[in-house]
Amino acid sequence: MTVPTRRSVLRSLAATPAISFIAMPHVARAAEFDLKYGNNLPLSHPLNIRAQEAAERIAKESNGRVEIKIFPNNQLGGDTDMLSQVRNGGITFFTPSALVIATLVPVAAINAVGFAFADYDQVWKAMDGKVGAHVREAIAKANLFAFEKMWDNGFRQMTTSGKPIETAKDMAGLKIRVPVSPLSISMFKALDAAPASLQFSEVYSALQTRVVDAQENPLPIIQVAKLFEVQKNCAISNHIWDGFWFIANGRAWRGLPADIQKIVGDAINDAGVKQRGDIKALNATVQADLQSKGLAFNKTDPETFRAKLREAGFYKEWQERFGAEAWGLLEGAVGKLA
Ligand code: X2X
Repeated sequence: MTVPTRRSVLRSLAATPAISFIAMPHVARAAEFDLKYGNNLPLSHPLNIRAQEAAERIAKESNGRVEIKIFPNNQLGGDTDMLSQVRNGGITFFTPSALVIATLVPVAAINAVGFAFADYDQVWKAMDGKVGAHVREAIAKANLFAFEKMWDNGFRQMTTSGKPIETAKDMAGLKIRVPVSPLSISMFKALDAAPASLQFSEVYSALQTRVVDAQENPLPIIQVAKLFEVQKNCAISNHIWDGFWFIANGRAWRGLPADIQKIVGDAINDAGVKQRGDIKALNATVQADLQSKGLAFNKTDPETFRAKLREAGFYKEWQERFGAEAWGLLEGAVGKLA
């Protein structure tokens, strides 16, 4: 018997009509549930790494019945586009920041109240507890499903292309980009800055062309989006803790059988908790990495910013806008704010 050589195998394959491959039993069959997930972050961010792991786990545990195709880095459009796509069922999943989903579910911005959280212990006590449950109920009323565990974006810091931000006085007239978020606009106007709402996909070029002179984001975002290339200074302000809600189109979610919902829910929640750990680990090294890339850092005194926000009535305004119940849950987790 002659042993087939690579050449002879390729020759025989070339002669084989394509149709036979489709009939061959080992060709993977189409998934029963073909789901799409869009997000606004580069592939290298821990959110995409953990989401990919979750998709692989779900495919395996569902014996191929569920396939989740991931569209990272604004491939499907900006946050506003993906929010409308998940609402109309064009995509199944999306991970909007709380700031962004708040354009549809206002109370979702409650975790972004300026300087509310002192540390991650307070963040997770609130978001894995009553504050998070309250927000998830509000998201459900918008016919969306929010998974239990929020994913971490991080404590937001302020960067500038000009002089560093040392105190609240340095905010006067500062052209700063913020996400498409009413609370962000309100907060930076209360600090006397000149905030401009832009989709994340537009931030790098807006900084590069000096349409804006500043932006604010957690350090891991500044790193993966290479914003250090177009910014000079970073003020450690921790002015907002921001997280991503992993959400699903409500009708699509309810249309999944219970066993599939369990597989998907467990995998996504577990991935979210692991992603929090990734951000925590990253936070231990990211500042040194950004400094090595030329970004200069300075500390700030949060009290100067808090005092300015109080004086401008920011806390009182948002206490009224969120309502007594939500505000009470937040203060129950972090103490008196207004
Ligand atoms: O747009 C931003 O600044 C980002 C990436 O942090 C959010 O998704 C809110």
